[in-house]
Amino acid sequence: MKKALITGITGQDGCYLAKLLLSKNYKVYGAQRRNTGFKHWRLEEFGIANQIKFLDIDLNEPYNIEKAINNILPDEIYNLAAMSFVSLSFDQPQVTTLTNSLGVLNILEVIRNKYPEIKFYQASTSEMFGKVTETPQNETTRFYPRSPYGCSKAFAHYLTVNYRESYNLFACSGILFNHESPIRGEEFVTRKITKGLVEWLNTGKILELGNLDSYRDWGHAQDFVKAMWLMLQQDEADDYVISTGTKTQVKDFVRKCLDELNIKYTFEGNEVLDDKGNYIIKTNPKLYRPAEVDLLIGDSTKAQKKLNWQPKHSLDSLVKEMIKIELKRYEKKNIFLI
Ligand code: NAP
Ligand code: F7E
Repeated sequence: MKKALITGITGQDGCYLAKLLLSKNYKVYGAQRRNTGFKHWRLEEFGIANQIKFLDIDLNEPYNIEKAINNILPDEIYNLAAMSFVSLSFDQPQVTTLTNSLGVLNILEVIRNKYPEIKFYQASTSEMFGKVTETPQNETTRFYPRSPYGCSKAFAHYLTVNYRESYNLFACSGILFNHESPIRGEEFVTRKITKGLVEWLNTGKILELGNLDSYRDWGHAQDFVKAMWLMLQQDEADDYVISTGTKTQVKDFVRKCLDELNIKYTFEGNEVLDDKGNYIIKTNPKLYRPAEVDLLIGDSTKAQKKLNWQPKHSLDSLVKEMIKIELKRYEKKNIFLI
């Protein structure tokens, strides 16, 4: 039985990855910052919380990382823990950098010094491309991050590559484009929109959003965690872009959700009204970022060829799934996600 340590087990990807690894008969160890049971809601919705062995690990504490690795001796480590909210990284650049950059160093140092046979996955991001220098973006596209988050992840990406090349570690960097799901954090725009529109439908509460003009390449988290696992099953470690290759404007994501909910609407600029002239969505300028990433669209040809990876979900099926679950959540019905 293989053993995997997943940092960020309480987040969206941690949950989908744990589910995948359990289905492959792994013993799954989940690193959480602190044992607050309420953070297990995703794992509980998936019905897998009781199959995971939890450990308290903060990435900013090198000693507790080392102690955990000593005890578990995992075959694979998936480092998904991060301060992952781009917007907040402008207000908390130091915490972002400590966790997302030095936290990765803390893990890599334990692997290099004590357990060089452990395979390591680093959760890198399309935010490193930022103000893109070519379209679509692939593994050789220059980085031009536009936020402390993007900068912190670029450091961690280069560190992962450097430790692989310097110490011959099996360390992979997955450059993942945006991926969503019904268990996406509520602060991210897709979940904020699906949840907010269902709330508007039931209460009339106006949804406030920021810049709807940017484009993202949105995939489904379930497809994307499969790529993480595949990277660590190869003969050689490498870096891969994981994306769907389709770009959608935030405004069009809003339209898809409104249509799915059968709401009649008109846009006035970036604001949305119903057929009686009531606001559904208003713009809040405070939600604009100091610097924006206007356009992301990934070219995952390398992953398709070398990992035999393909996304299975479409954006339309993702929207349908997110809305369906949001409606069930609102009605407090039982949710069977999987
Ligand atoms: P998420 O839902 O925000 O989860 C982040 C996880 O990191 C949470 O479990 C959080 O724990 C944990 N964490 C934060 N700071 C920590 C610290 N100092 N020590 C230990 N754990 C800490 O993120 P996600 O969407 O699952 O993404 C997973 C990873 O992929 C992240 O590294 C993210 O940056 C990266 N990524 C995500 C996307 C995407 O579109 N989802 C795309 C590219 C890359 P708490 O529950 O305690 O907060
Ligand atoms: O924003 C715009 C916002 O916060 C998407 C993280 O998982 O993916 C994610 O980062 C777009 C941006 O995701 C609101 O300005 C408008 O243009 O959902 P988001 P993100 O910033 O792309 C990457 C790949 C990661 O690695 C990150 O960890 O939507 N937007 N109005 C808004 N965004 C938010 N959050 N809230 C709004 O009200």
